[in-house]
Amino acid sequence: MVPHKVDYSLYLVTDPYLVPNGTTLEEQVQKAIDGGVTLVQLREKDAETCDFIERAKAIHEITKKAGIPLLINDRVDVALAIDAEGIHIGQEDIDVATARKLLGPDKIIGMSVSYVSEAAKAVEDGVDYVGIGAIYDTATKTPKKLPIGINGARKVLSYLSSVSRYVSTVAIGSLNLKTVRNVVHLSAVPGRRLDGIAVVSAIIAAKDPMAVSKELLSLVRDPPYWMRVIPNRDVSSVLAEVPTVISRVRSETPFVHNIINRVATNFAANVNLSIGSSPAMSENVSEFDDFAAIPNSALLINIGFGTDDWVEKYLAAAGAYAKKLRPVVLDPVAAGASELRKGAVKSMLNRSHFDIIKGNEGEIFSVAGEASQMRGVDSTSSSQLQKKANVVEALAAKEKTIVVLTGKEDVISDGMTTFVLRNGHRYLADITASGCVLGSIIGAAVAVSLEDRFLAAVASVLLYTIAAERAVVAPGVRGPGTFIAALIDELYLLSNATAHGDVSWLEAAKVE
Ligand code: 3NM
Ligand code: MG
Repeated sequence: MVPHKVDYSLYLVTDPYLVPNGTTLEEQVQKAIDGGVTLVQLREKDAETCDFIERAKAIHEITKKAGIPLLINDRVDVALAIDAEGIHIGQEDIDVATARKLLGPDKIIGMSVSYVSEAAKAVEDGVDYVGIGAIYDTATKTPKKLPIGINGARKVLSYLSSVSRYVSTVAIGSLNLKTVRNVVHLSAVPGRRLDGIAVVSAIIAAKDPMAVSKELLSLVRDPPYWMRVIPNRDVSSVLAEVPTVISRVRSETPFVHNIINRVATNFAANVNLSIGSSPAMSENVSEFDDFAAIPNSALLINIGFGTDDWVEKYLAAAGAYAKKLRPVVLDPVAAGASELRKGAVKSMLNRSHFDIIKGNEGEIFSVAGEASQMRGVDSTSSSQLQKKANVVEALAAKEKTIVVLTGKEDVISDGMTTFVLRNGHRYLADITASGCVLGSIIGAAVAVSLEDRFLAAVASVLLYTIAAERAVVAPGVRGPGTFIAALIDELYLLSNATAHGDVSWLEAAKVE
């Protein structure tokens, strides 16, 4: 078979019913191509054969002039009639071998798949590309299967990276200006990413298909900041930058929007203030966009208190910040403790990106899909350090995030570099919400250090755990209660000292 040089980056699939009043499908397709669409599929589920062919001829004139391929949905006869560049078939349509026999070796054949098993069959049958979906629920087509999410796309990509023949991939199903960036870049596995996205309504129903196409194409092609991982990091060079982050929190007063449980609210707000950041505690969806638009903003989502609509609320908040390219920290409190929480976190990771994920061993293991000893919200430390480091590093690489696992030893990874930090004190496990408020500190730090989120995480954990060590021996501290007050004092004192150039406290850092 002759390999096709096809650009799958932005694949427009048509639907005659979604064209806005006052325009035509042909006009919409032309404008979409002007905006950068690289491939078109004509999809006419109800047209009479003669009308389908007429329309196919008209669209083919447009695509030929633009020098891009036109594929026909389902109908080999229509493709043959107009000499289209190929076809797209579903699982219930004509089989690939018959289609290939009719179309010949040079035509493009694509197939819809949802699972690895279907992808394996399609590869074996000799398709040129697979359309992976539906990623999310879509109003454009009645779904026969459950949406597969980002993780479903990732599974198919992982499989395809292991087979020798190259088969191109696009994702489909509610891909639009909000969803594309996460789907394309989060689904990437080592050595393999989606070649593009297939879009129906976001373009065909658009008032300005050219502008939308242009924006979609850049979302597919330009990796977001969170895809960049800094290579070859060593402890001393990261430690050297820690004071800069802490000073910048003081000088820039980042805005930290805490969506946090009631137990932690007051403590978190005080901790944010103690280090120079400006906290807000809001769960009102109608103000998320305004907050996300504040310069130096960051969002902390702490799932500690579930309500009925929590996942949708968290995703709305994460989406508002992502749109402004502002960071989102996830604290998956007690993630493994109930099916409800497990499902919530899974759904969030399937639909959104988080810049930093922070949790204790049980929480992080649960998020990573690893068995752990987690019960309730208490920290436990039963696994070997190496196992923890492996889980943290793999999760960070998979989710394109920074993972912070707290405990007696704190483990931090960006998927490439992994540090173990050994500061802190047992009292941190004896008070409530000590983990939650670390999330608020991380929010402040990452707000001023978006270009280096790993450094923000290391700086936060060191500031917090060294403050805890100092609080334990501060005058008047007799137990956990007085410790809380002293901890806030020490955060305040260390942050101020750092801003004034005194970084001697960092000599206590135990990092490897
Ligand atoms: N095929 P929109 S989902 C045509 O899962 C089609 O194979 C799907 O439309 C599949 O971009 C779908 O408007 C519709 O969500 C996608
Ligand atoms: Mg079909």
